[in-house]
Amino acid sequence: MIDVYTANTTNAQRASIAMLESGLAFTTHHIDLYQSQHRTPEYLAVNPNGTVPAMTDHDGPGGKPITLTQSVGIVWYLAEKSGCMMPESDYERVMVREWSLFLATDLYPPFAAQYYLQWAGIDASDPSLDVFTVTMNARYKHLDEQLADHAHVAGPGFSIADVLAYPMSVLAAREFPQIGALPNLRRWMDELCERPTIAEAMSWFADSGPGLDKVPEAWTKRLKG
Ligand SMILES: N[C@@H](CCC(=O)N[C@@H](CS)C(=O)NCC(=O)O)C(=O)O
Repeated sequence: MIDVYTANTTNAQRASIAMLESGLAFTTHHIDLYQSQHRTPEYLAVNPNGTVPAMTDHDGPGGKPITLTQSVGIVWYLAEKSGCMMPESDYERVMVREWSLFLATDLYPPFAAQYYLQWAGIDASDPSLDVFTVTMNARYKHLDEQLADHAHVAGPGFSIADVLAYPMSVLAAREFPQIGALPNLRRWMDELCERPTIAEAMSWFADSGPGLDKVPEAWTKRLKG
């Protein structure tokens, strides 16, 4: 049995989708960030870093329990354990790793930085935002070009890379019109939103955040220091 600790945030949604894709048995625990449930002693005992997602597999490697707290690590672990979300050919598997790293290290940081700065109440005209906007736009353009030639992020088939890219792209397209207007990204999102695992995972806790208009003041104060 696997315990997955998740929420309605992009990193947590990666784990939710992968959990459903894996077909493995699991129990869901909603960690409501807006109620500070990620700061309770019970949750910090699971993930001392105080972030979502987290996952405990009580039948991990060697039959021992294992807890993971990185969305990319969780998705990758569930793929390896279940044999899902991973193409069969060696070439395509290498490309899945390549694009997963692009998403984790090239695309996510400028997206997250810009998003967090807006949460912190930094004025959109502040030049400090430009560096993140320009970088995020360039990275998304690169992803859009990849999707012009490929049905999915890492190649012809659905994979880990799609799971990692989808939730943040939905949010980016919603918050940033220039991202929402990218035609190939839009085509790929329109197709994936019909996938049953994705539709279900994205609906979990849909009545809780995030949203620029719903961020608690305590968070924006913390982000401002
Ligand atoms: N690198 C981590 C990041 C996890 C993360 O920052 N999660 C956010 C929600 S998307 C969170 O829990 N934030 C609460 C906080 O930092 O207090 C991952 O990929 O899972």
